[in-house]
Amino acid sequence: TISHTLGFPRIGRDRELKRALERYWRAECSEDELRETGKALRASHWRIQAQAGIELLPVGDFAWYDQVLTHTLMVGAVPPRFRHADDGLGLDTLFAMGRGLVRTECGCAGDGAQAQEMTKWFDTNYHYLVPELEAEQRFHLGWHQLFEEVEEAIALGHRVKPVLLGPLTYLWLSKCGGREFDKLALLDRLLPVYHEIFTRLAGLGVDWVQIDEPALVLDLPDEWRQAYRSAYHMLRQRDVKLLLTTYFGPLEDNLELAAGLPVDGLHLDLVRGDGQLDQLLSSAAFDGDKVLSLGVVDGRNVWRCDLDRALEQLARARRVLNDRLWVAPSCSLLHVPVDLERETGLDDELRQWLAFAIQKCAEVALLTRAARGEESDEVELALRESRAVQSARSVSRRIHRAEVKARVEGIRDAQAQRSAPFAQRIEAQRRKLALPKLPTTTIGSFPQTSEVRRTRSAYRQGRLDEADYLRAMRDEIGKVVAFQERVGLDVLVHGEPERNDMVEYFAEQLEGYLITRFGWVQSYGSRCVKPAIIYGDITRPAPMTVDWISYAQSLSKKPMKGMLTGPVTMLAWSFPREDVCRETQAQQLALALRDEVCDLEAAGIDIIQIDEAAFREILPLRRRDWQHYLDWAVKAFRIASSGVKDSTQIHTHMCYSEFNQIIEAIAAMDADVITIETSRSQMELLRAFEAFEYPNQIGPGVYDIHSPRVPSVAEMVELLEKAAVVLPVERLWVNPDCGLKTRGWPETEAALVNMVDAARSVRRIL
Ligand code: THG
Ligand code: ZN
Repeated sequence: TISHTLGFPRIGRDRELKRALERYWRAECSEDELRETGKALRASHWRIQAQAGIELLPVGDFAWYDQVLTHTLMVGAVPPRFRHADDGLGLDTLFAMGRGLVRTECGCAGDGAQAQEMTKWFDTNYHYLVPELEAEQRFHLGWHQLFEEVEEAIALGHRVKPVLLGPLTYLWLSKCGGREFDKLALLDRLLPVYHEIFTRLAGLGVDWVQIDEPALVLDLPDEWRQAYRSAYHMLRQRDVKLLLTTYFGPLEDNLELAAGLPVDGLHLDLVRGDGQLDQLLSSAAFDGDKVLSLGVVDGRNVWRCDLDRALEQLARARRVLNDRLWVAPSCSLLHVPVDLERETGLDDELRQWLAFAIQKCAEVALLTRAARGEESDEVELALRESRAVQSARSVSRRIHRAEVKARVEGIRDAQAQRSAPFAQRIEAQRRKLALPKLPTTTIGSFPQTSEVRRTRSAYRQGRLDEADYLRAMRDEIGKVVAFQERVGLDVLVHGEPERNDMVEYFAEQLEGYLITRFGWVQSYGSRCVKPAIIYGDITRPAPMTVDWISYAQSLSKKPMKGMLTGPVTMLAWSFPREDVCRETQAQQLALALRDEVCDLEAAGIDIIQIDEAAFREILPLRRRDWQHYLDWAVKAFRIASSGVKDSTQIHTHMCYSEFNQIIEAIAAMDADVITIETSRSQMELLRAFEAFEYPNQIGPGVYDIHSPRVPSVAEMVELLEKAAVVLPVERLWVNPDCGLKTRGWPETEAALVNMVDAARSVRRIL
């Protein structure tokens, strides 16, 4: 029985990798300096894990930008636009694929090929770069980072287990450029590269290789299941042992398949799929000398492990497997912050409930010793402490608020329903708002200048007093409102200068939420998020946005849109509780937001936007679970939005445009107006509305805010005309496709002037 991890966060305790990357991209450090930072981080991460008691250490979990991107380079699948005749592949190739930019001496962004598309890694908040393959795709061993890092770790005296993305999951996650073709047809060409990698690793003295196949927890077509059998059969002849890892869910209908693959070990996520342990132990396909690795410590949430519960699972397995049992976190620790010790400001009660990556390694190590039957004082003490924490927590007053539970239980259907149907509401809204046809608006945020950021951080650090802070923010709001009046927008926003992050801002003001100072988790590339932690029943002690929005409204006669983050997105971008279901947490959040919505209305705000940027993101991995999720997610939104009068207009906004499959649920949210990110594929989005008649108003983004390019009036006119073919003009809005906070002022101004022009000229034509 040995302890191992599937991967460790690479960003660094103090986000050292982020800082080094961004310095390098700004041409403020050399490639050698960047490489030194990476090397030091790897060494530190191996040492930390080893010291915590992890016996078999992952190598290959480090990536300069993204582990899927590294894999694309390793198998030689670099798209032609990133290949240059004269020079070989280097770090700059990798960064160009990730960022679409070329590094220039002056540090500014040069021209370059368009970056690879980014999308979410299963149902986590991590984003990977989608491999682009062609029907004629050839593969070859094209990148040697893994071997170098294996040598590096061995030289440091570690026992290592290289980590490799499996061939089927790699193909599953990739897209086929241009023509539709069967990605599986590429498998036979891809497998020889794996053979070559295994041979090289064996040559370095590697014994075990971890091969990640999380696609096995998805609904797989039969051809793919068959391909798993044939691929792993072909990979049979090799000089290393394979540990096939699955995570993020139970294997379910793929369990027998996975159990029977000709590999030397299998890893199961028991946090997400406790039931599959007994199923596997009784499976005849899981034969006599395979190793079973059990993910008993949650790799994607921040709660301290219930050691008794984990130990019970391990004991069940050990009765059948004896020493062929390994102990691990459920998945890579990439998805949790690095070190709880860093959080010196937390109060002691809450701290005891938590474990970040380093603490999780210690939990795995301890469970391994306990599973082996060790009865030392240290093990006994840890078990006793775990029990004490679990039982104290389960009755803590910090968590349980009777009035919140009662309110959730008392939710009646009528509270999740506007008092009149849309057709009637929209008439009341028309009378009240008197907006022109094709009204123009923005999604909510305006450019966050470095001055605004500096002001906020000075206030947080106590270097600026409250009165000065208020004055500075009000100044900024005043500028943003005046700007919108000048440009001629119809529905204004306050611009959100007071907000750092759209979840953290609200989490800070709600009870039941905990904010960390250093709990950063990589989101994509060098970008990180600091998810808030839901630890208890949620309440809203005081209004959160009313003062800011009312101030903004006092500056203009035009309608000011109040901006809130919706319950589903609050939940999706936080670390949730595990002691109550997500549905209940969403309902608690929805009730808190409902109160805010009503307070805004009472303060004279007639348009309120409740953003659900992440609504599509947390759709369950298995189709069978979709409807249940959509039911509670839609209901949570409706609870938040239904406390208002008919004449108050509710907006929502969603990012990412793969809506086709859930368009009916989006209609069921019954927002009066929805604005949608369409940046990359306006036409695809409109197609969804051809197939399904969306009943309410809609603002398909008319330009992509993710690029600094200023769209011309003509192109936006064209898009609006196309949209007007599919959607009735009286239900169309005109807006950018997402918030503007990442943009600069000059391009924002130019783009919005053109957008208002475009709306006006289409109004004239129609
Ligand atoms: N907020 C939260 N979660 C999110 C997003 C968000 N998850 C999904 C999506 N948006 C991820 N997108 C981004 C975009 C930008 C950044 C992070 C995730 C980003 N982060 C800063 C950085 O790393 O430099 C954070 C620094 C800071 O705020 O001080 O730019 O919007 N909760
Ligand atoms: Zn968006």
